[in-house]
Amino acid sequence: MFRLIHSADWQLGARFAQFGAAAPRLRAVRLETLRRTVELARTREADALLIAGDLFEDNQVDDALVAATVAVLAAEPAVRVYVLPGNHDPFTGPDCVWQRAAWLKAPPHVHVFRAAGTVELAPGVHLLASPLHQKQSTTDPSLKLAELAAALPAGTIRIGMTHGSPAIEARHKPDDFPIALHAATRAGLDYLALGHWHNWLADTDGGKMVMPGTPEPDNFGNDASGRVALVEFDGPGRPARVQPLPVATLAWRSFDFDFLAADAARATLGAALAELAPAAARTVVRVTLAGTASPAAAAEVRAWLEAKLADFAVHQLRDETRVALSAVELADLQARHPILAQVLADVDRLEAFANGTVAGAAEPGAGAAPLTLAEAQALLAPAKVELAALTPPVLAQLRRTLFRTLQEVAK
Ligand SMILES: [Mn+2]
Repeated sequence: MFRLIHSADWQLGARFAQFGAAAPRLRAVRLETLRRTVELARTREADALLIAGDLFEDNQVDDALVAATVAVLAAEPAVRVYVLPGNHDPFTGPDCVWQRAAWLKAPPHVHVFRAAGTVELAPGVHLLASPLHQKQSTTDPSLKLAELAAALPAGTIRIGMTHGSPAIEARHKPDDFPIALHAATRAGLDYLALGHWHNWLADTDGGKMVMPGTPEPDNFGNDASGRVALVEFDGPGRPARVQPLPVATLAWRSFDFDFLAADAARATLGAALAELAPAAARTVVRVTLAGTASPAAAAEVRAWLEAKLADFAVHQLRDETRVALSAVELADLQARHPILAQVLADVDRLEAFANGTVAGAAEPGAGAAPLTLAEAQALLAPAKVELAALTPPVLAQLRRTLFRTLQEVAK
């Protein structure tokens, strides 16, 4: 029996800039997970570890990360490692990441496919690889595998490796390395190790084409990521046994808090966060505040959440609430900042017009009369804004910007 571990899309060096001070932790975790996966390959007695593209986020990652990565991959001499350049880290020649000193000095058990080629992994077991040389292409990179397979003797196990998009209707772009849905069968392969998409996908071409997804989640909602594939081969033409192995260090969870039903949201979210608390140190959590809230109500919920989220490995609080002023606040605003109050009232009326609702209906005292089409156009014409451009997100952003200005003015 021949056994391997198939992984892809490590994206080492991904910046996670939107996480600010937590970004270095998210970057470091990916290398930790790679280190544990190399160990796992040894303890599971895998004969090889495949990395089917996008080991790196791009060809510009720094030398220290490259050196650390090569050291991690080389750490277990019994685990042979086969690395394929993907679309994030294509082999483009002398300036690409694969020509850095650390790679040129890598030990022989860590192999990079700088060109398409075949390696005999064991007697009668061949690995055929088709690396990428550019960031985009409409050519199916698995076509090279069919060429390579044609040169092999019959009766051997053939394992292909490449990187691109299974050509599933409406799920891929034509210039994103489309791979035929029968690519493994077409090339006479027993198994086709793919990389590119970040969720597990193992039902293509009768289960012969497998996309393991990113081993360390890198976004919210990628619920089928965090795995590598353990693959066992009994002989040529016999179906490989494929098993997902969870390896992720961190889980990513996303929640909403809607002020439309604030009490229910507080109860539901409080319970969900309490349930996650034992795993907080291994969880990235995001909460999005939505709906309409007064600045005071939004601030109170933010404070409540900040306390609950403090123990999580990484947490992110997104405030997408739109501001609602109480009648008292509005009266105060009108008295002290009549121009801003007028602008805010105009935004209310425009929004109501765009939504087909009546401005101020829920707010006694807000008092803005519904706009007519002529009034809406009169408001927008001097700014050369089309009514159709006033989508809800644009209006929400406008209100937030206005309100921040107002808070500055009020200080
Ligand atoms: Mn990719």
